[in-house]
Amino acid sequence: MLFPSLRGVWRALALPGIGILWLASSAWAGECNCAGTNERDDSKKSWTLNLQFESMNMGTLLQGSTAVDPNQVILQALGTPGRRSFSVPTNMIMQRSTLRARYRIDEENSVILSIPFSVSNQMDMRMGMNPMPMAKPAGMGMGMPAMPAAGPTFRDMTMSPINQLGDIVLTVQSDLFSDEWGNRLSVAGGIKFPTGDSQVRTAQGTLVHAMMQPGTGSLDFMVGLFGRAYLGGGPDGKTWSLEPGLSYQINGTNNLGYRFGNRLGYDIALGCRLGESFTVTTALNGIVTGRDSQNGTLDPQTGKTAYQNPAASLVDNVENTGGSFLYVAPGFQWKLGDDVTLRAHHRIPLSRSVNGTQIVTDGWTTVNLSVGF
Ligand SMILES: [Cu+2]
Repeated sequence: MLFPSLRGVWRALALPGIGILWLASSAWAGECNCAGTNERDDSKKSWTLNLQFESMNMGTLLQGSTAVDPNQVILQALGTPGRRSFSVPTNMIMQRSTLRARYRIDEENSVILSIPFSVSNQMDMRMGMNPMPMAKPAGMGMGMPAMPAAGPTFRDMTMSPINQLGDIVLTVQSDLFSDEWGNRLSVAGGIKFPTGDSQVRTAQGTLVHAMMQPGTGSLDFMVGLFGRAYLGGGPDGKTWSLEPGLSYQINGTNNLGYRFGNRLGYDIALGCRLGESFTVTTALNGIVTGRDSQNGTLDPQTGKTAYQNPAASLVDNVENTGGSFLYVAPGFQWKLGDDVTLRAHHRIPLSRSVNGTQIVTDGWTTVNLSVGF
């Protein structure tokens, strides 16, 4: 225990609610390209198994922080001379199921293995095409009547969905401080391994968008600080609780030269316990991601810069990555037994701002069941 008398200090820090925030639960590509290092289980048992399901629905296209119509984005892009076609995402669903196993080494330290055994990404896209330049029919002179000027045509399509293992994360978590009332402050450090495929290809042999790949293909590192403070209320002083968290993920470059932007997560959750075992929660979740980069590495199979096709696809362009997002997340926590807890929350965007033009999350649901034994 590093700070045996920290309770007062911790409370003084936590009460004004300025706190740093609780580590975002696991998430993935884009604003979501992160791995969960958060482990809030109370169980004092040696082993905790945790099953989590997340679903993100993305349907809004933002230019900066302004919603734009996909057709408008396409027409704008097709206005550039020489462009044949341009496609933008119109809808995307990203789902992930993760099994986490935590082993408690001792009172203060645990090791967590996080296995996203099913990463499922699907995307609908719209493609706009400029009319083909008319070849001059043979034998006709300049006197030919002008063809009516045809505008671009649009076509909707659905990409083949991806459903695969994602990147496994190994995390070590240590309590800097904890007391008998359950207040605590913990640090975590984790390594994300490139176990997920980062080179899924379409039937035509081109790489699927970086944001849709089940893995990043890189070794990524993360650190986090998070805690819980009981603020009082009720006979045991545990009616109100505050859970702040702060996390940072540093991403490596994969062997096709692509690097996802680093990711900062900051959160704070307020809990109000109703009765013995049910807690209503409201959280603010902030995410700031840096722009992705591509060092110019060519995809050996196509000879083109890996994951990039800025002239024809909105998503395949590092200029359209990175941004900042703030969500409010109503939820609950329900203790079904001594060592069994069900948690759920739904994130609703409060503010979103992106680099370039991007499809963003409109709703993000998380359900989580943990069992200690
Ligand atoms: Cu696509």
